[in-house]
Amino acid sequence: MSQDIALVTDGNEFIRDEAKELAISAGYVPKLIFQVKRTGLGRMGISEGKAIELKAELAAQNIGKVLINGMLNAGQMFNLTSFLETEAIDRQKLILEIFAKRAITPEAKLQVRLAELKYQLPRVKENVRLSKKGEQPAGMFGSGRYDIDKYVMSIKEQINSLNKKIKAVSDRRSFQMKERLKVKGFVISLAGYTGSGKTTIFNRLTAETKPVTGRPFTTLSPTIRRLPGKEDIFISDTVGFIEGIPHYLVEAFKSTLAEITYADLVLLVTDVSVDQREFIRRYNASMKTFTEIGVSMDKVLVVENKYDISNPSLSEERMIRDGMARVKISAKTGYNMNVLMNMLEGFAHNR
Ligand SMILES: Nc1nc2c(ncn2[C@@H]2O[C@H](COP(=O)(O)OP(=O)(O)O)[C@@H](O)[C@H]2O)c(=O)[nH]1
Ligand SMILES: [Mg+2]
Repeated sequence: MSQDIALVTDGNEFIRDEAKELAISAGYVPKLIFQVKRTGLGRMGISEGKAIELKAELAAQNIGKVLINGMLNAGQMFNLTSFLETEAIDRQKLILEIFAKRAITPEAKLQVRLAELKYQLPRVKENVRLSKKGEQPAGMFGSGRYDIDKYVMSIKEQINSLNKKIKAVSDRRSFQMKERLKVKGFVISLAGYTGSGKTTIFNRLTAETKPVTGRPFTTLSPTIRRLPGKEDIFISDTVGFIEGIPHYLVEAFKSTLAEITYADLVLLVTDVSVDQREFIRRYNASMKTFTEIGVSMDKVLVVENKYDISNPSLSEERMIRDGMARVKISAKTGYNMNVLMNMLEGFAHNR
């Protein structure tokens, strides 16, 4: 099911790790991490020298797909894939794939489709421009300019019609997530930044348990499981917050994340290995997002994860005195996981 990819990334360790987590969320296995100085420049979006090196690595390791952790324009994408003779996607396409995998509600699915079209439109237009200048064959559109213009028109029409449909579904949001998921019981959702440790916590809490079976369920969401020994408590790993998400993707993100509004308890997983300023910035951004999608604060439990590598600059007074319930854990070492588990059971029984 998972496909090997080569992850081409610029920047530091943090950027690289985040890209790795994102690739994994989308179902890829980053088999090769290929570091470059910059992405997005030149005719291929990476330097000629690097492209040659990459092509050799792809062949040597038998990797059939490339992920560029940056943004390439249509021309660069065309030049790069032609040169590598390998399919390539950029970061925004990757994010779209993650949302498409996670979108459950009709509204989220429409929002993701809309974002996909908005991603496509400027790229198609750029292809038109380049082919008119004769810089690039219009191959993908077949017989020429008339077809291309029709294609652009059709994307615009689809965008209009999706906008209308989205308005209609969000006007009647009577939709019940639990019904859709066929879950009867207490549902806990994990939310937080990519890399904060959601999946590690999910795996630890559900160790030994298999994904919940039953066809409609499994196909809808592979990331929801029963807690071991607890017939009626479910936990779900949700789409993570992503840094620097382009404006046109925000609605798709929010409506995909909105599945947590149907949860009985939301665990906000925070990473205490970052410094004070970064911690507070992410914390406030998370709370803002919760407010925007309609998660009420009384069902949020703040999980301070990575306590084993807690940043010394992060003082105890970081605790913004907002009265939120909190627990310190390390999903890696297992520290306080039993305390967390007891808290979850407590919440479930006092619901
Ligand atoms: N040191 C330490 N690392 C952790 C802890 N929890 C998760 N990690 C690491 O943080 C990275 C991201 O974790 P992951 O669960 O994939 O994050 P997600 O993107 O929120 O699902 C992985 O390399 C984990 O091994 C922890 O408590 N301590
Ligand atoms: Mg994860």
